[in-house]
Amino acid sequence: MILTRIKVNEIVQWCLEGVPLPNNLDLSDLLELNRREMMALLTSFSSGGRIDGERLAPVDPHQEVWAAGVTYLRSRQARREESGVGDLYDLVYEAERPELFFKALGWRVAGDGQAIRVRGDSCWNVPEPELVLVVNRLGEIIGYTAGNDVSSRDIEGENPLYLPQAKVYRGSCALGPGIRLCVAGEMADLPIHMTIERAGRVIYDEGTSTAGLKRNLYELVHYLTCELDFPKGVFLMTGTGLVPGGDFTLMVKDLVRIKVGELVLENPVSME
Ligand code: DO4
Ligand code: MG
Repeated sequence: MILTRIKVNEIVQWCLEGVPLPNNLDLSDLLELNRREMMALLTSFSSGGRIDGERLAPVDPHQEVWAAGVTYLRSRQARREESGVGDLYDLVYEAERPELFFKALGWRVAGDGQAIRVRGDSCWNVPEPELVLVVNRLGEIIGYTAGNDVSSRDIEGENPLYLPQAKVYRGSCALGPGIRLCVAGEMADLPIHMTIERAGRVIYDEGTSTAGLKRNLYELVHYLTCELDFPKGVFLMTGTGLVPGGDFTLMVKDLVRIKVGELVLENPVSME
């Protein structure tokens, strides 16, 4: 089952398989429930007419998006290349405690088809295709979406303490197109694929799988939620296993297509 957030005539509506949820029910309401209650509520709705409209990022405006870093070997290797203190990332990769950082509030997140950005004061930027966990108030993983953790490599490479500036800026986070409801076990070996098109030509086309994740999904959620509560649920990006070569930088008008499982998230790059 897939949950989407759709805007029709200025009204924003959460939908299950395209059918509107009743009583203005939104994701925050659903994530206050435990998984069993949520599924019982969702399956109790009788199917009605499907609606169509602009698909928004599947996140409520005040929900938080967090991210994990250096969770795949490829990411560790890329950090080593870009940073003067590469050993730091080796330590993070091997450590018991994962790297977790705040990425965005829901209202800042681009949805499928909406523009992402590169920073005007950065010259080395990449998209990062990531499995994104959707977690409820109780810390249960109730599904996933596809995400793009757009990042500035030169700013992080200059000094790891600049991480928030390398990661958090206008247009740096995209999620969508919907939330696939499932259990964590179904995410153990999900294919992740990214293509980048420039002027109609594919210039990057690579794939990986969540089987390459160094961290267990429950472990990531545990570290995020053990000392921080999320009464309306939270999104957790799980890190990238795909990084284009060192000579690549994202450019305005590039089109980034990320596929995680069956979900396809596509975003053009803009400078606005
Ligand atoms: O330490 C930097 C963060 C790396 C990251 O975002 C990733 O591995 O996905
Ligand atoms: Mg990332």
